[in-house]
Amino acid sequence: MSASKSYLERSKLHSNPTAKAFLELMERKKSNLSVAADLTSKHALIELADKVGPYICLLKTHIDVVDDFDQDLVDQLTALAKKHDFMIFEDRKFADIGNTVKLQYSSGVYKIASWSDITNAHTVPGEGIIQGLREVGLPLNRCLLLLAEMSSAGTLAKGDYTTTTVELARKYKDFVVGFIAMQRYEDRDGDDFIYMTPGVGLDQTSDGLGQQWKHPREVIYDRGCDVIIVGRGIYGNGRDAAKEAKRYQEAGWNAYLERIK
Ligand code: BMP
Repeated sequence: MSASKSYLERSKLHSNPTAKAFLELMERKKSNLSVAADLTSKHALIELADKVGPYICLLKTHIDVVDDFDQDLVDQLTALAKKHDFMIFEDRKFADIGNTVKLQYSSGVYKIASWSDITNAHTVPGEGIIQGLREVGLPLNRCLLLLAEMSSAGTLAKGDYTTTTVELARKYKDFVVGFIAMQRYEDRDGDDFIYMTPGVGLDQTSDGLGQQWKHPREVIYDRGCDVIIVGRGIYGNGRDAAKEAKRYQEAGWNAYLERIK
């Protein structure tokens, strides 16, 4: 069962170089924390990335909410990723046919494939979305997560939809390395997927807009997921982001140590 193995042991099971490097990074940095940096100014985003950088394994962006996006933002974020040793995950949630997502991933204003180590996609369009993204991403050593479930109340991503999504991931294991999910699924034939879970908070349980926050221990220990994704719990309400990131890093890591014990 992959949940009881260390991130380092599991890194050896991955053929995708980014997934391998990511699991090694988590172990080296003792962090399974991803910060969801949903900020609308370039300055604020860079400032947050620099503050939380020492505590995270992954910076999750929504690059299209940044009012003053430019190439310099990308250059600065990639420099911070090097400085603090984290990876970047553009939470693009692609959802179109293969040919369109190829263009959206490689081109346009954001050129996501050129800088984002990891991105993600819905499986609503069917298999072609993975094939399209894979054509662009694989030659650049990028990798993909599929949204198998969501954290929001009333999500339609459940049951057969989730099961079929896992089947699709198994078919493209060289590029699809994990899921956005609320729990770990049963391994089959030596599967090792990376499970990333948003909707995590230590102090609040909902935001009044459908978001549902769970405790890091519930996510990592009880539900067997690998990465906690935390946004407003770290930077919201004037919080001291570095202090909160340290707190979440410790909560996530302790739950992981308890799980693999
Ligand atoms: P917060 O911790 O502030 O609620 O932020 C959660 C982040 O995770 C947001 O960036 C959101 O887009 C993302 N997310 C989510 O909340 N639920 C999902 O099911 C999938 C997501 O990507």
